[in-house]
Amino acid sequence: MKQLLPRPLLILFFSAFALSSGPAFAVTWMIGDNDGYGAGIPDNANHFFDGSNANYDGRSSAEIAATDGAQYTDTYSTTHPGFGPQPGTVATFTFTGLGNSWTEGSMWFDMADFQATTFGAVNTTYNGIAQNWSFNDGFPTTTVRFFDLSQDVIDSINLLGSLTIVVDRNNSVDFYGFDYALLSNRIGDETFIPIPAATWLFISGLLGLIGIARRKNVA
Ligand SMILES: [Ca+2]
Ligand SMILES: [Ca+2]
Ligand SMILES: [Ca+2]
Repeated sequence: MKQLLPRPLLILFFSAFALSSGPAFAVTWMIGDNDGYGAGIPDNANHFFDGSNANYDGRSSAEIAATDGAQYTDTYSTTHPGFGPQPGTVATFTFTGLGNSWTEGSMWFDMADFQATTFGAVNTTYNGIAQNWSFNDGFPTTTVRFFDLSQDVIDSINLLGSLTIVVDRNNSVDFYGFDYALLSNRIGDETFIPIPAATWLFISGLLGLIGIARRKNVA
């Protein structure tokens, strides 16, 4: 018997359902992209750019556009004016359109080069709630760091419908950078990174194209 829909279309429909339907499925929001700080630097590895000399802006035009030019992924050092495109000593990352029915949440920041003990810690808040960001990953290490969002942060998301992360340099002389930030309305773990919606759409589109190519071959 002939299938009603080709398999790739079925997968596409399932993906769309998974993205749009209720609380059983994780939804993710992403600021920036995982392109290795615009320089192809692997996750959880060593970077090769020279932070002391580079006036570092590794953003592609697409990444600048996608982050409104003001959420400074792929810059180094992110809160040191004169060493990148950002004007001030505070970096702000804002996730919007989050709704108000959160019960849990996770966040990942792909970060480079934090050395809090050596150079001073930054002051970081999530929706104004203080967080401990005294990281000592060391130079020149990149780390994809997992955050299980606390209940007060979840409550603030439900109140505001958004999550704003403020990283204030706080007189720290540490140089650091961010590749991307990823938020999920579900709890993951440090080894699991959810596939962003854009990647799902890409995979679905690719499967669709394969399906079209196959149908042409048999025609
Ligand atoms: Ca990365
Ligand atoms: Ca550093
Ligand atoms: Ca990036």
